[in-house]
Amino acid sequence: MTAIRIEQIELRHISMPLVAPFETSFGVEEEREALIVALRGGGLTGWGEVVASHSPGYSAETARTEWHILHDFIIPEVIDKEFADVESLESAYRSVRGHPMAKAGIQAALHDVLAKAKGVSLQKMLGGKGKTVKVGVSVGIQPTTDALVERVGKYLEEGYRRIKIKIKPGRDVQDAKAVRAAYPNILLQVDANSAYTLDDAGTIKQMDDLNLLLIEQPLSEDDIFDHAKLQPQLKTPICLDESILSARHARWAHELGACKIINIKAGRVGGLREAIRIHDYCAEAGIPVWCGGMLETGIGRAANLALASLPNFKLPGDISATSRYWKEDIIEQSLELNKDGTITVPSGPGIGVTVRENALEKVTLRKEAYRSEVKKAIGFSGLKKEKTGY
Ligand code: OSB
Ligand code: MG
Repeated sequence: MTAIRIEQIELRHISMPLVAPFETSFGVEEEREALIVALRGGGLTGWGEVVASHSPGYSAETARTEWHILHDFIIPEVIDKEFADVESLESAYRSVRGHPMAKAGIQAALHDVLAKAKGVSLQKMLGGKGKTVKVGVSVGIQPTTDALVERVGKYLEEGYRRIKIKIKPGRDVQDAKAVRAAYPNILLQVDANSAYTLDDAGTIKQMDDLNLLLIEQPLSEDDIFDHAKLQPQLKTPICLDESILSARHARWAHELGACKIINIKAGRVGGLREAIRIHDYCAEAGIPVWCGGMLETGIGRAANLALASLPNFKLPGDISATSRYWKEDIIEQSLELNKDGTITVPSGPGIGVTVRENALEKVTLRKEAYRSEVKKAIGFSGLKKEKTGY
């Protein structure tokens, strides 16, 4: 059994300019903030991404809240300890409630380092198969409906085979109808990011005849119950994103009839391990799943590709090519769209991509290193801190 002692953790808060602003029902992002975790042990480095952003619009978490939770609660529980598997890591921070994004970032870094120590790809470690995964593109709300139709056309020309458009009250039926009229045969779905209530069922029903693959998270993020009232009113499958934080939630949603499809994001559910538990539950229950995205850097997208290669990821994932997000990514490899609308799963050890440490340094707002060897000498949380930034 390969075990890794966590000798050092480096935490970075980064901000990277997106190629274009990304607008959803909860706000606009021009710069993508995130945390990057580098976990060092046994002469190896594992990388993980914490997908919380600048604001608590998607979930309650932000990059800064997750920094606080990692710095004050999670890192002190795991530094200088030996881990042979991610389940032991989950046990080490069991006393920390919530904050799945912080947990997922550190867990991803441990997954990467354990896979590297074993000399296997993350894909193999997670139980994924196949050289490529089917992907689509998530299109933000555009200034006008015409601009949206044009934007979708460009992505189709680039080779994307599945389009998701973001909707919000006032920019829903009209946008969805226009895209469907312009491209009658494409795989199309919409994502409301919790912008509606049951009172809006009438509006949502107006999109029921557009042959959409699914309607993603129409109602509140904490509301599996009302989704169970909405789903029977629609032919189109509801897909839950924000509402599913664990395999237990997946079971509740299934037993209540709140959705027919689930979007899995490791960040939202506390890590790749819980993501796989949801995947396995859904496979058993006959619920197709797909891999969601959080505008990840190459570090997070490489891990998403590995996850999305598990067998019950039946629908195309929100994992687009590097050029859809960044002028300059922080990994060497460019993740390109293949002609058949797929992206190739990295096959090297661990996440299978190389971090460009110079590029990472350039986008870093704040960094801190945590080491174990000088624990006693320092006396603050038992950790030595090297600090730059705000
Ligand atoms: O709801 O799926 C979402 C991005 C940020 C926050 C929430 C969501 C999204 C996306 C982007 O839709 C998907 C991607 O990473 O390409
Ligand atoms: Mg979503």
